[in-house]
Amino acid sequence: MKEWYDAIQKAQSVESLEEIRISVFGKKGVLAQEFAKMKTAPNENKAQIAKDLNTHKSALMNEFTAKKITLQTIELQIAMKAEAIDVSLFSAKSQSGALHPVMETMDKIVEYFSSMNFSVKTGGMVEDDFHNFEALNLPKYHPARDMQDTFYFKDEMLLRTHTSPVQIRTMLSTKPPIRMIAPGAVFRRDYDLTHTPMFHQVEGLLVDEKGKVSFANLKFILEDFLKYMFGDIEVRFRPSFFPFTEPSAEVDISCVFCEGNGCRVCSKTGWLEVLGCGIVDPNVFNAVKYENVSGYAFGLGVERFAMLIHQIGDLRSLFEGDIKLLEQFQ
Ligand code: 2U9
Repeated sequence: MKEWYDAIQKAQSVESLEEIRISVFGKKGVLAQEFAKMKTAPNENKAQIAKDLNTHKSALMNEFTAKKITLQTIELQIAMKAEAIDVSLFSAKSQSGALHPVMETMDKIVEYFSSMNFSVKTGGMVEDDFHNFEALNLPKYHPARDMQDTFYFKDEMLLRTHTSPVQIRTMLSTKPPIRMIAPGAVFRRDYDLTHTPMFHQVEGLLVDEKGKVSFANLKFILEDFLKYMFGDIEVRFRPSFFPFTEPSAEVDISCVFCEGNGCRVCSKTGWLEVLGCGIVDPNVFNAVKYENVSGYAFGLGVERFAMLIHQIGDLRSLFEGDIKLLEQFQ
């Protein structure tokens, strides 16, 4: 029997240990053979032989179980070492996408106005004459309706030229007060160095009881917004004209390229125009049947903001999908 204790001790693998188990404990194994020999042994010796064999059987089983655990542990450690992942190894560079700079800028604008409790509303890009023009104090024969400027379908349908129809539809479907922005794509028949036929706007509208909304409110929020977008810049308001606001203003920031000293980008003026705004014209409120209200509105072009923030020289590069340019905004 000693040789079998030695065999168990010397086993090198779980597999060879299993072969030993079969040789010792199997149906035709040594223990079975030893028990079989008992039949021919003298009767008076049988009890002692059986006792000795059973002692060996349980001792061998203990040896076997202990050895199996040892070998399994060793084999597991070897396997784990072999399959371990070296997290410090360099892998092939994987490509990751990124937000287009125009969308990133739009998100930042939306983030600011959301934090100021403005809700975000969107609408369709195909509009009708009433929601895009008429309700915005742009009557028939107004120059902005010119075939030269607008993409028309038949039956007075068109591609919206600004996001303002979203504000008109919001006013038609909800009661004041209103505090909203309308981000989205707009379309104009224009294509040159500084214009593309599709671009993105964010427009804002605030409406409350008559007398509650002032130009000072508008000036405060736009100054705060522009500092959030561009950092430490100067802001100035210039009188202007829009059909849908009265009074109206255009808003400039000190040039982000030359810090106001005058350069090619700001045409040596030190200022860059970034926004239009004003107090909502009463004709607009009449068109949506709002009474005893006052409000302010503003509008901006998102591509222009993205270009100024990222110092991009050519508007058209934002529309080319050029990986070399887009990679820089990861
Ligand atoms: C309603 C009432 C008033 C939105 C406004 C501007 C001034 C403006 C331009 C900025 C650059 C268009 O993208 S751009 O070319 N927009 O200057 N937009 S006030 O006024 C509204 C809108 C809706 C009901």
